[in-house]
Amino acid sequence: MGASLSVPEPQDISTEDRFNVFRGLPLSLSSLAQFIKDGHIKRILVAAGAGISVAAGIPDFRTPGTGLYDNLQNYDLPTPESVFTLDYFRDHPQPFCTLANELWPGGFKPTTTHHFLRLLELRGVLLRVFTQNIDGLERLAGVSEELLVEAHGSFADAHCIECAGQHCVLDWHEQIQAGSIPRCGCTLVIPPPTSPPDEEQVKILRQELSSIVQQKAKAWAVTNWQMLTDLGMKEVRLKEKIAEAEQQTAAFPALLAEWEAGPKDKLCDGFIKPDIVFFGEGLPARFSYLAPKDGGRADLLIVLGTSLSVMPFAGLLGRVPALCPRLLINRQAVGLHDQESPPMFFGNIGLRLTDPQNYRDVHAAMDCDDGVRELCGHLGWTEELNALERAYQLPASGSRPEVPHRKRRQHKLKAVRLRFSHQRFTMP
Ligand code: CNA
Repeated sequence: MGASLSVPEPQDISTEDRFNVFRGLPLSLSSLAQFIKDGHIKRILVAAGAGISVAAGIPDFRTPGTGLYDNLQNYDLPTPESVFTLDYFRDHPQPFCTLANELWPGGFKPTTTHHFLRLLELRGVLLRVFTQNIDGLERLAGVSEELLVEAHGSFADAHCIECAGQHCVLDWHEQIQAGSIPRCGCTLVIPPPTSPPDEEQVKILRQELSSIVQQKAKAWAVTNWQMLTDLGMKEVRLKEKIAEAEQQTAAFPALLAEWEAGPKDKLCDGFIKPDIVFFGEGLPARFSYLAPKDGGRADLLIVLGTSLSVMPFAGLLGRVPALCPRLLINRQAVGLHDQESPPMFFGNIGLRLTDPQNYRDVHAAMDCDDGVRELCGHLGWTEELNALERAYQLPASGSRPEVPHRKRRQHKLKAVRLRFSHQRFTMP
């Protein structure tokens, strides 16, 4: 039940089980704090979004007026999402590079909420932080790497969008700052064209085709329509295969000659981007692996500063067991079970904040920092939270805090083998 993206409706859960989630206490921050204090809640799963970094000075996406989407006019984008879209980036890399430079980690301090995440870890109750943010502030606040899932990627590494060659993200940043758009210097091996099927293979295909003609004659004789249909389809496929083989055989000598006369490798020259997940790209394997695993073990889900409008991240709501309480600390109510799309329809995994049948969901409709402060107040952790905040200081001006990244190293021109394709290797 816990790892499922479908949870039972409240009426399908016994009254006693539902009652036991809050043990008759009000659905509130103070009750949740009580359960953490008495050890009833030991494993807290956090799902965080851009709202937790707003107090650090990093705008979120969707807050009207201040969100990045409302402030992207300078880039003249067809849609705000285009800036994080691979096809658009391929033709217009500048908007993303400018934005990435603005969001580059190190220029911002973690917020109270980031320190709270670290405090959960220090208190031994943090199961995992799943964050959509790319600002690296969870790491800077000291949340251990193994307790962190950067679901939408990070600036820790960079790759070419064409050949997937790895590049030093610090070099990428330096070039962006110098006003150029970094391109991939990998050398791609151009393999010879694939040999066409040999004569023996084509002969076998032709024999199969002529045997079909005979089988069809027999099927006609007994008017077996099913057999005639099947044979007809097989005949079409075989004819196509033979035609393709003949075409490949005819074209091969010219292709081979062209390859022999031409260069055997080429500069990739694709654009490089930090490992920020774009729309349409898969999330890191760590997310897919840990979301169901952690979801099934969580005693409490805390959702912080997110509009829950990006899937599959928003699906974390449905990863925790049906009897696991869920706390949303966000300015607005989001992820509701009865909300109409857009942005999406949550159905039975959605939060039931206004549903009279709600037995487990709590909304602290406030800023994240205020919400976590209030929770810490109930927990008696205020002093520890303050101490973490005090202890965090930006280094003296001129140097920024170290952001974890893959070590800068000599990136040799790497030969990458690609499948031969004329279109792909046509130089622009
Ligand atoms: P979003 O869609 O902009 O939603 C943010 C939510 O947080 C909204 O519901 C706001 O009302 C709410 N909010 C804003 N400020 C606060 C605050 N101080 N306290 C409480 N709630 C607040 O952003 P999502 O994270 O939901 O969208 C996912 C995108 C945003 C991911 O792909 C991120 O990569 C991307 N993003 C990341 C950053 C960052 O790394 N800091 C910044 C902007 C966008």
